[in-house]
Amino acid sequence: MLRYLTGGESHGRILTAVIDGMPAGIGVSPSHINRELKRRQAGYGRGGRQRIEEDRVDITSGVRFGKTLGSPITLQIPNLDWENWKEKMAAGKGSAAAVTRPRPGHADLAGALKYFSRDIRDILERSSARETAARVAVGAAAKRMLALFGIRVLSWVVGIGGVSYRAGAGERPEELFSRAEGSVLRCPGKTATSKMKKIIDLARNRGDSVGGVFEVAVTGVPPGLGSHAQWDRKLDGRLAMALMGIQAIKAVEVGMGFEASSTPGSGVHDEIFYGYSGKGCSYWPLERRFFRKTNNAGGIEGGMSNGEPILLRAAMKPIPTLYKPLRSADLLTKRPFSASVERSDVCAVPAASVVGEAVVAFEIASSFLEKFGGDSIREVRRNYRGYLKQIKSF
Ligand code: EPS
Repeated sequence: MLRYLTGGESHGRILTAVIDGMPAGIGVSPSHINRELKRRQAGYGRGGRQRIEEDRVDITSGVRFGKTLGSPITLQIPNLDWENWKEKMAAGKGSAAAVTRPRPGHADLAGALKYFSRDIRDILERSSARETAARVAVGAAAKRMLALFGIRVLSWVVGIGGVSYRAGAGERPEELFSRAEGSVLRCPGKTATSKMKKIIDLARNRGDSVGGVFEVAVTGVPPGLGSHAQWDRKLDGRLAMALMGIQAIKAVEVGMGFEASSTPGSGVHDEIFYGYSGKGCSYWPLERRFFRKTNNAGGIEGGMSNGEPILLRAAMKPIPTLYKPLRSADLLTKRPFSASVERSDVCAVPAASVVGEAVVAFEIASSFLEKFGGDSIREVRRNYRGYLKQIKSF
């Protein structure tokens, strides 16, 4: 079983992730992980904090001479801002004025009530999206494993603050991804990118924030990950949970998603063909196979991957820390106040899209190992080849 946990507060000393169950023999180095961490830090619309942080991982267990050992992998990312927060975030003696003004849209109020804390900092430090740096580090390791099997996880932004980008018919995930990598907003369209930038500028000037939508695609996935046999083994359910677990994500779609509910069945379901798909596929390269000409299912039917690319979409709400005051009530005095903040992002959708890749990569790696798992990558490869042979002879 592949699993991970993260620990760490936004202004604490360090973020930590422990991955357990990664097979031995996978090439993982700090430079692989740092490249992903840098991608997460980019994006037009971030606030002052990203000028302080320069995320770099320290691998403190589970990797030797550049290869995983099969033992728990510990990844640590120091918070450079910690220097300014030592007193306020000390594990031992320290001091800080209590935060008593809950921000609408944040975990502040629900967390304070639940954990019986009269200092909202006890909650906000952990609910902060800073934690996603640790998840990106975990996803980077998962991507290294998936790459050995020709599986890629790619993302791009399709909406910010109401401006949408619609890909042309038949555009491949790889093309959209490579254009997104060259955009400050991870959006494949140039015109949409500049419109989105304007929306962000407008929001910043108004002291407001904007959300958006990103897509994640997984290519090279064999049929048969996940299972129809039990609710918690369904791949779409697991991927949806992984994406919903990212801070500020309010909705997830698979393939055609909500649109499928208002389209007749004949326009939704992807007809099945057999022959040369011409599209190529890691598990059955350019040979005869079952394939689809459309992919409204987003590569998942009955909770199982069907051999087509997995297509997911996630919606992020606007960041709740606003310069423009929203009404709230003080935890101690119970009196109304209008909150204003000192520092915040205006838009973090491009970063969320990189985080989306990471959590999806982890979930795909996890379901891959459930099916083909072994203690070493050699054993996993052997199991995978055996399955491919079986599918080929079907
Ligand atoms: C965040 C608030 C901001 C963001 C932070 C997430 O931090 P600060 O309060 O220090 O200005 O910059 O995101 C990151 C630090 C990051 O690396 O993504 C929040 O409240 O969620």
